[in-house]
Amino acid sequence: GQSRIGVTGLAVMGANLARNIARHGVPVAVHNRTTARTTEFIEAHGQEGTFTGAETLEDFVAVLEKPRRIIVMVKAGAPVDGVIGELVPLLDPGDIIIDAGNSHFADTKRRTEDCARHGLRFMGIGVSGGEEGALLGPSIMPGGHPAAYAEVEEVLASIAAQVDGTPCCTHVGPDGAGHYVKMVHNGIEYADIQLIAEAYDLLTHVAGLDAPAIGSIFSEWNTGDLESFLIEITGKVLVKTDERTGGPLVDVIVDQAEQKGTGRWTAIDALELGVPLTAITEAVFARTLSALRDERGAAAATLAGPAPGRGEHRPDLVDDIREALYASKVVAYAQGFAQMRAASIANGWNLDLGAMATIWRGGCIIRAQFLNRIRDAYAEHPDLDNLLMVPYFTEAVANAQDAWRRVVMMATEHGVAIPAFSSSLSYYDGYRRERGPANLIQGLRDYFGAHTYRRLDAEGSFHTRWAQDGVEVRTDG
Ligand code: NBP
Repeated sequence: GQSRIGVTGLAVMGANLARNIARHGVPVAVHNRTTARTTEFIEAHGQEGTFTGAETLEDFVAVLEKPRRIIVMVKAGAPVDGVIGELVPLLDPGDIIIDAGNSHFADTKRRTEDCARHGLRFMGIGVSGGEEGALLGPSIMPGGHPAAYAEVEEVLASIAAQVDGTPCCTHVGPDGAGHYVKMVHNGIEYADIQLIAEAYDLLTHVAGLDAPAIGSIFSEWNTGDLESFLIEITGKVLVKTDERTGGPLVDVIVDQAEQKGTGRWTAIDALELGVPLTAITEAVFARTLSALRDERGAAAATLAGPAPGRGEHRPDLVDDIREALYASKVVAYAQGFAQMRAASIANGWNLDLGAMATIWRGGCIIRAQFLNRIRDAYAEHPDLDNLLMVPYFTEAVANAQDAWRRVVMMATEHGVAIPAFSSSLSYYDGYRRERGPANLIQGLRDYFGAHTYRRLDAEGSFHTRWAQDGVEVRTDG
């Protein structure tokens, strides 16, 4: 074998990863189920590096150095199992299969165990940055056995984005850990995007600004605390003129958001783990509500409430909205990191959360200056429960909260839906309450289901015979 690594699956992501690897001087074998794609790839990019195109999987594995390192970049789900099933009989013990697609972490865990039964080493790696990232430098979140990672570390670190000389690639943890972290990354991306959309809605319908004006505001915001890839491209999308109408392109795009599932998986796992992940989950629900376009059309004509119009011109609101966006973003990240911490404990992954913030600084969709602050927070407090408790974030939210509350009130008065802004504020207010109203929930549960409650002033579990003699009894011995 003469190729150091192989890539099977030459759609946009696989092709760009293969090109990225080859450009770093590594000989790459390439393969695709449909041979025409391999032929086209070699024709278009063959001269960019040392490629060996293989028509069959047999030929593909034959040209690989041992232990073989095979990146599988096919559609997530059944195709991944299909490709693994075809590879297993062709490989030797110690060979490494690397699934670099957006697989669910539970599938990765199962595949790791299945491959181990055949003496094969399986890795699940998260790759973020879209097409361009895959080609020019993605953020890479590798999960799997450390010994397997050691065999691919050099290649992965070299093709990853680099920030201040540090590659955006680090071993995340065993089995499904890499795909888990990639999933939460995508969930945070959903929240970030939803918060941006809510800010845009308020700037349009309450502050009375048009798309190009809002685009300029986002570009200005990109020079401060909010500096990030998503804020930057928001500025670009909003100022784009439509060739057909001559107006802003964004004004003629249908308001129905699609999704591929990683946000939903993040929210589902939050429910399983018992982590209050409100911002990401609201972002998923906001997309599903946006999809109900026909129902919304009917409801708009039927249901009462202020109709968000083009507000009067209120540039004084712009700063408040920026502060509300920033505070909500802090909450969204605090929740996402709290979820990774809970998953790390539940799965025994021993995740280094500061390292996750570090590898998200470049290459990926949520790349931002802000992540340096999160890295610093975990460097000082590795066992931090919640990012809000670090002085930097405590103060940032303290400074923003008056504006944040004004924005939530204003949106409510104007009938503008802001699920992520308002649920983040509710989370903040709930989290900082020493005593909330769940005492009543427990009272009700005990009334209708004898579910018992604990008392502030005595040890043990108690039940009151609410509807009988009203007497309280201790239920634990
Ligand atoms: P797609 O997800 O569109 O998958 C197309 C590839 O899967 C083609 O190579 C296709 O081969 C192959 N394939 C399928 Br479909 N079924 C197969 C089977 N049963 N056996 C073998 N090969 C099969 O490609 P993509 O957009 O490049 O994404 C690849 C992975 O990367 C996905 O998991 C995706 O979620 C993830 N990802 C994508 C992005 C992005 O920006 N697009 C970003 C980050 C991660 P064929 O040519 O023979 O049909």
